[in-house]
Amino acid sequence: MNLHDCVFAALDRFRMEVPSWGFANTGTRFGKFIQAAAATCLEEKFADAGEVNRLTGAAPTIALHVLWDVAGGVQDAAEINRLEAKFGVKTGSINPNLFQDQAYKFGSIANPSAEIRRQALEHLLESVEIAAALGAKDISIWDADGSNYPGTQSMRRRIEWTEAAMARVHGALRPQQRMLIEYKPFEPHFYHMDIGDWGMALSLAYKAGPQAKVLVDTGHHYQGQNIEQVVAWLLHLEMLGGFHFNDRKYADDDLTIGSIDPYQIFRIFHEILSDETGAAANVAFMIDQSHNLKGKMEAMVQTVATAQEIYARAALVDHEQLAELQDKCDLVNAEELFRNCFWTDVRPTVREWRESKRLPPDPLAELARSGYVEDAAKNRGPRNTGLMATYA
Ligand code: RM4
Ligand code: MN
Ligand code: MN
Repeated sequence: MNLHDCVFAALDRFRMEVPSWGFANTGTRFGKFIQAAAATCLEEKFADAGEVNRLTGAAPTIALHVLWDVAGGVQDAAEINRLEAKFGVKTGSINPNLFQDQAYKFGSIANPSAEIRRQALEHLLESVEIAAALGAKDISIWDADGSNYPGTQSMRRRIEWTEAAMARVHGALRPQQRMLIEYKPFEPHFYHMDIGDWGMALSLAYKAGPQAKVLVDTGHHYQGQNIEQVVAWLLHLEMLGGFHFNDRKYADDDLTIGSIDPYQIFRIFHEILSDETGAAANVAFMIDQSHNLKGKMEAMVQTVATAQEIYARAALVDHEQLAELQDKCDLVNAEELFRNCFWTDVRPTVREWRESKRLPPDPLAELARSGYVEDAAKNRGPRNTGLMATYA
């Protein structure tokens, strides 16, 4: 296939889910820099997601966080359906919250207190019901449990408690639903996290049942870890369920995709595009970024556009030719083939693709031209200024 056809075919199928929390005034542990245009309620988050989709044509779903977006539970479904119809975006993954309740100081599903474990499990089961009511396929579980001081918790008992909770959630899934298990080696706990890496998530998923898969978040690895190899393994095992894209320099910074290391995202997309099992078709691409410095809308549009460009570049790799060079151990030519795709500027072709779909050729410029952010700042500003910005 020539470059034009490769890029067009790649962009035709590329879709990325935006996170509701990326449109609200979120910050860092040290405080928030309040943005007047940030979304202050679910309707505004849907409006923002609808605008990102209008500009890019590639973001038709929005991930919801149960505690922040669906506080009323299943009965909120009708209102969410109204927002979906109004703004032309569907609910994507449902994200339970196992970290914000005061009860979770020493854990949620692996808290030594049976009462607190039950509370956490009920929240997870309610999240499955919410997903079912909304027709959402994925429940993405990020378990923030762990401990901070050696000897203060039994890691082994916590494994059993975590397994038990996952099995119960799996038992409540509808046939079309999946549970995606996310892992992270640090934060909020720094000695041990109950689901600290992909091996733990994988084992939990296997034990829970066939509808459980692993969720990889770029920011949830130690420095220098070969994330594309994790992706290759999970695809090989048909256990990669979804991806939370972002970039990072040190920890879970949630920087814009490809801003620090675009080559890493290229390598990850390459693994996904190299999959021959068919499992890659079921990998949900999601963004997990909360921007504290960049404008929320600008950053989200920039993210989707950047992801499209890097995905299109990864789609240029000729797998047959690469395999031949790999078999011959022709290192330099194999690497050059790979790198040439990475260095190819696909932006003019991406622009053509947008024009062919009657989308704005330059989504960021169109966002600026439309005045959307200024209008949002005017309308939402008063509600945002009252927000707490301090750390303590
Ligand atoms: C966590 C994790 C989860 C996200 C929360 C807000 O670090 O990445 O996926 O839902 O942050
Ligand atoms: Mn995440
Ligand atoms: Mn994270």
